[in-house]
Formats: sequence, structure tokens, C-alpha cells
Amino acid sequence: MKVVLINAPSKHAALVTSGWDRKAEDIGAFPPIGLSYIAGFLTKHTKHDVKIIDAIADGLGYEELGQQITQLKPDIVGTTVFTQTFYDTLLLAQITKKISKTIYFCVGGTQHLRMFLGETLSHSEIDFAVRGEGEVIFANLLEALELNKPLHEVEGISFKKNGEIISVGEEGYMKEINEFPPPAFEMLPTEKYKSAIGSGKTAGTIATSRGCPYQCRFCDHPYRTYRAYSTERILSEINYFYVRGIREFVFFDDMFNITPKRVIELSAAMLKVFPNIAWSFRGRADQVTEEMILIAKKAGCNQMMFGIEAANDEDLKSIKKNITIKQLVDTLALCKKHGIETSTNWIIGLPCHKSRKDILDLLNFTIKCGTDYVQFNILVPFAGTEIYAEGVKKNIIDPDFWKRYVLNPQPNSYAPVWDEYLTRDELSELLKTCYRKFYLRPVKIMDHVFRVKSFSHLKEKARGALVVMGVLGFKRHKVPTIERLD
Ligand code: B12
Ligand code: SF4
Repeated sequence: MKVVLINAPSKHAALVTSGWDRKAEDIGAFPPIGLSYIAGFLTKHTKHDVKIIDAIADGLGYEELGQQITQLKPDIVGTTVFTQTFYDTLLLAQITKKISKTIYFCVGGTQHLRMFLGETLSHSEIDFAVRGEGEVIFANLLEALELNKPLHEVEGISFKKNGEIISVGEEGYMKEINEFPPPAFEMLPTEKYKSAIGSGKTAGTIATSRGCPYQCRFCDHPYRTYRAYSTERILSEINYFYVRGIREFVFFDDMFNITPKRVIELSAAMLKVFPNIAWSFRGRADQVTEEMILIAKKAGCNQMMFGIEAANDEDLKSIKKNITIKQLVDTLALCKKHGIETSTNWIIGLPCHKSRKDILDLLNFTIKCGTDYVQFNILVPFAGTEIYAEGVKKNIIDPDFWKRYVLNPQPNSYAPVWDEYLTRDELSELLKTCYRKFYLRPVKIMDHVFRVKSFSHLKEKARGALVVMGVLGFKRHKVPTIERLD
């Protein structure tokens, strides 16, 4: 079968503010990891003809996507569905069906489908949902479609029959992830992927594990069990990029440094094979030791990204972050001592933010704590999280909002926020204030000038500055130019 997997534009995401949210397009291009694993599996274990189109990295609009689908004549189009960008998912399904009703349209996406399976399949344009980790399930679905086998024997899929939704078996979960092939990097526009806060050069993005055992109350990550890829496998994924001249890497796991020991072992292995690479990772600030920093730095680590979220111990406790401010401050100081840049994530609009002062206190702490880069986000309460359940219980969050949105998505919708104490507009203004006050300090501006490594890096930094000043980016998109079919 001819399979086309599409990373759809996220142009019409349901955002939080009236002008300052970041869409996937605004934060540097990252590869569609889920789709590339699916493509890797199909390539290794089946004979299907598979292609990935990354519309975000390639800057494709819906018209161009339509032209590509027409040209490629796929039997099936697949995409990852995120709740916030469901309008875009549906638009893609409608365009596909407008081109030909005989092209199947299939979605995957663990978190969204756990919550909104029925609403998603209520749309006539969406034929199949693959639940959970989809490598084997999707291959089985393709085989069933190709050989006309009964669909009700394909474990892990949901589909419609006579207007009824049929779900077969449990969702997919891979215990032994190392047995599965690597992502199909070769199908992606690799040269387009770079981190917004990296050197501006192309970066190889690699996930070295799946899952996270922590239980932060705002987080909608799908798997509590941590499964790590083997060192050999990680080295071979790095090598894929290395032999193509790429020297910068981003480890984009939910939780890279599950223990300092893991990072020490991996760094030692990388050091032996790749003497001159630069890399960064996303992880926790409490799982960092000096020994780990020293060897990681030797192996090329130049930046660590930490999700901190809140700026005092009481607030951290209230979101079950399981970390203390002392641990954070100690880690940041160690990183500074050894010349590792740090980037930290913070949430504003948490239930514990009862006044403007609480958020300005958070801002002041981010300035004081010594981090190099920050990302501020307004809390989006996703339907599968503890914070969402609390908001619904307290009548702060409309329990039917996301359900209605998925049943009838509208462009430029606003996602719910925690507005018990501060309105959406106040949070939005505070978000701007946080970015401006953090980045537009003379000392920070000079710092960034000194960090510029090349002309293209300067361009990236200048773009970042314009975004912070509100001149570029973070804008809500216009209402779509393509008409809905219904
Ligand atoms: C990496 C990442 C990104 C990257 C890359 C996204 C991408 N397109 O792959 C970037 C930074 C670009 C990103 C952006 C966004 N993200 Co994001 N992201 C993640 C993160 C941290 C890891 C995802 C991942 O790669 N996992 C590893 C792979 C192997 O797992 P997977 O993607 O789930 O894929 C498996 C299955 O789901 C399934 N599957 C997935 N797609 C498909 C498709 C088909 C056809 C089939 C058959 C199966 C299938 O099979 C895959 C392989 O086993 C998750 C958190 C998490 N752990 O899930 C958040 C997460 C998925 N993101 C989220 C959101 C909201 C977004 C944005 C909408 C944010 C925004 N405001 O714009 C955008 C939308 C981006 C877009 N249109 O691509 C939410 C989703 C919440 C929800 N309920 O829908 C999460 C859960 C984070 C959170 N906020 O809690 N994201
Ligand atoms: S926020 Fe990070 S540490 Fe907390 S549960 Fe999510 S992935 Fe794990």
C-alpha cells in the first residue's frame, strides 16, 4: 500500500492568549518523532511504500499539501493528533477526502485518543484511530486493508461500522523498545531541524527513552514506565547524523537524566566514539551531580533544559514537581561553574498563582536564579491531567470544552485557562511582561551578543529578540483560507 504520513501545520491551534502563544512553527523545527518511528517500523518489517511529509518544517500550507496528496495518490494518509490542533487534523482529513473518498484517513496520538476517541471518530472524514504506540498496530491495519482481512481482528484500532464505533483490544504498548527499528530519519528534511536556542546549525533530534515515572499534576505525558534505548542504539542514531556532517544534537526525551548514572555512562560512551559533538537535553534539575556535569561537558554537552515550572517550594509541592528550589539553585550554580548553559521552563497561571504579585515574584526568581534562557508558558489544563480534574471539580474549567471543540473545532479558539484569580487577558499581559523583563535587560542583551557564533546564528537571535518585543511571531493566525467541507 502507498502510505503518506503527514506532520500537519498547526496554524489554527486552540491557544491560550490573544497574541503570545508559541505554536510548533515558532519554536524552531523539531521532527515528528511519532511518525518517524511508524515509518521506520513499516520500512523494516513490511513492503509498503511509505513517505513522510513534514509540512511544519517545509513550511507547507494546505493548498500545497493538497497538491502533494493528489500527486502521490496514497491509499492511506496518517497523522498524529494533538487536542489543541484538532482543527488542523480535521482540515487535513477533509482535504484528503476531497481529493478522493477512497483514500483512508488514520490518526494516532496516545493522549488525545484516550480522552476523545468517540468525538474524533464522529467525523466522517476520519476512518481509523490507532490507539497507543502504533508501530505494530498500524502495520496490522495496513495488512488487513490490503488483504481484506476482518478489521475487528486488528488489536489496538478503532473504526466505525454502521455508525457505531468499534474498538478492538487494548492500546499499543511496547515493553521492549530496543527490539523496534529506529525512526526513519532518512524520510525527514533533516537539514531543517534546529533548536530555537541552539547555535543556529542543523541539529539531530533523538529520543533516547520513552515515558516518565513522575506525576506532575499538569503534565499529560502518556507513559509512567520509563523505558530506555540501549547505548549501542543511541550511538548508532547519533552516527546517522554524524556521517552526514551534523555535529549538534538535541535529546528530546520527556526525561533524559532519569539518574545521573545514566548520563555518566552515556557520556562516556559518546566520548569514545564522537569526539567533537555538541548536545543538549531535556530533564530534571534534581538528577544532576558535579561528576555528571564534568563528563557530560567533556562529551560535548553544552546546554541542559529543565522543567522547573514554579518558583518556591510551596508552589512546587502543589504541582507535585517533587523538586526543591535549593536543588534547582545548586544545579544552576554547578552548570554555571562548568560553563554549561541552562534553559528553564516555567508555568504561569497555575492554581497557586493568586495575584499578579505571585507571577512577578516568579519572574524575579527566574532573573535571580541564574538561568541563561527561559520559556514561560500559560498553563493549558489538558483533559487527562490532575489539574484539569481539580479545575472541573471546582467549576473553574468547563468540563465539556475540549469535547465540544473536538466535535466541532473552530479556528482560533481559546483553550481553557485557570482563571480563578487572573483573567486570560491578565495572564497574557503577564506572559509578555515575563519575556520582556527577562530578555530585554541590558545585561542579557550583551550576554546574547557575546554568544553569537555565526551570521546565521545572529539572524536566529535577532528573530528571537523581535519575537520577545512582540514584533514577530506569537501571533494568532488569520481564519483559514480553505473552507470547511461541512
Ligand atoms: C516532542 C514533542 C513535541 C515536538 C514534536 C511534535 C511532533 N509532531 O512529534 C514539538 C516541540 C514540535 C511539539 C509541538 C507540539 N506539541 Co508536543 N510534545 C512532544 C512530547 C514531549 C514527546 C512526543 C514524542 O515524540 N513522543 C515519542 C513518540 C514515539 O511517541 P508519540 O508521539 O506518542 O507517537 C506514538 C503514538 O502516539 C502513535 N502515533 C503517533 N502518531 C501517529 C500517527 C499514526 C498514523 C499512527 C498509526 C500512530 C501514531 O505511535 C507512535 C509511535 O509509537 C510530548 C509529551 C509526550 N511524552 O507525549 C508532547 C505533547 C504530545 N505535545 C503536546 C502539544 C499540545 C503540542 C502542541 C500542540 C503545542 C502547541 N501549542 O503548539 C504542538 C503541536 C505540534 C505539531 N503539530 O506537531 C501535548 C499533547 C496534549 C494532547 N492532549 O494532545 C503533549 C502531550 C505535551 C503536553 N503539553 O502535555 N511537541
Ligand atoms: S513534567 Fe516532566 S517530570 Fe513531570 S511528569 Fe511530565 S515529563 Fe515527567
